[in-house]
Amino acid sequence: MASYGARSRQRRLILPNPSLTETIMRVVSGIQPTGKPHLGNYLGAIRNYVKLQDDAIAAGGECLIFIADLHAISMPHDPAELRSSTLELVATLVACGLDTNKTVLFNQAQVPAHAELQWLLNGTARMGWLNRMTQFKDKSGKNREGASIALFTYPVLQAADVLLYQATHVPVGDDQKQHLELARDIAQKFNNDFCSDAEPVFTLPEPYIPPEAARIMSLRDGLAKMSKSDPSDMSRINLSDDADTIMKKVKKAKTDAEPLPFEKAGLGGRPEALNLVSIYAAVTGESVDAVLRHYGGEGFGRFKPALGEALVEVLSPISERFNALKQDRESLDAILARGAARAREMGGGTLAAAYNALGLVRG
Ligand code: AQP
Repeated sequence: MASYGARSRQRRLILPNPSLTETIMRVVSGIQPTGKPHLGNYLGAIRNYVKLQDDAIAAGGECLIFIADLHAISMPHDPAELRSSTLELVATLVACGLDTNKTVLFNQAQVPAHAELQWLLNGTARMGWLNRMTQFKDKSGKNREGASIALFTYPVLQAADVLLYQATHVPVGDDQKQHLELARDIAQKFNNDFCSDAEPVFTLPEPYIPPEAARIMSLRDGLAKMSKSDPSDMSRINLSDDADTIMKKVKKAKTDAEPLPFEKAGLGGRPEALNLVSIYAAVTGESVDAVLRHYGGEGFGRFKPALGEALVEVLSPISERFNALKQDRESLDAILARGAARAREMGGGTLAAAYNALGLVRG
């Protein structure tokens, strides 16, 4: 896992686009508009976008966050829902604290360079590499033959998403670590095969995986990731849930019959208990051991209401802001249009350099 130190890791990049040569820290990440964003997305990713947008600016760099709508078509989807989920996700990200004066916020579909670069990278990515991706195995399940090609090549698009902008830091949850490693492999091979040592086309991106809450689990199954596509709404806390719903979901969360232990080691073999304590720790900023010092020996009858209240305290302001923002579709459209125009500008140099390195004549 990559450690993170914005200032210690500052470096001057040699970039193919001369207008980018001053960039020293570039944060890039995306999130799919595939359903309601949830607590896992918030703790594993969105909260870090908000933190990193300030770090990037302080380091003289930039932050780009995109709605991964091109990724969303890798699974069966309803076009009307995709359209409205895209705008709702913009509202959610802004409600969580993304500031469009600091962050370039856009959707992939308005920046064709993502799809173009993916095609160029398809020549470099290897079938064997993609065959090892666990997300494809999880999402295709027993129906591999019926899965879309887009689901299989999803990690190549993801590589294009970050390589296009010379990303240095990519904030993601733990589930995306393998895809980031693949992006690095693709960049490395492309640079080796088609570029001189002095002029690599791509920067190797570093994942930024939060030290805590990197993988929030389902409230119904401590071994399954909390996910937008889980058919049970009770499995996750949505960022749009109101206080009553949050309290109800926490009360109904699956647990075991034992009281909480006094130390983290005592949570071994108790995935649901570990998940709830980890969530409490993540939202309050305490360590798991500190939480257990307080609640060790207590049953869930006492712990769950405390967890519910801690969640409501953090999530209520977000859902209030979201409900106000989501009505204003014109402003949400305008945010995406402005962000996409900037992203098109920022990715242009790298895309041109990739075409050129491959010997493709563009006229
Ligand atoms: N349970 C999780 N815990 C921590 N981080 C998580 N992320 C997702 N689930 C968890 C992180 O959220 C970011 C955006 O994820 P995504 O929407 O692009 O896709 P995903 O990882 O596939 O998320 P979901 O909720 O599971 O969506 P569906 O069900 O549509 O596949 C990523 O950085 C991810 O790591």
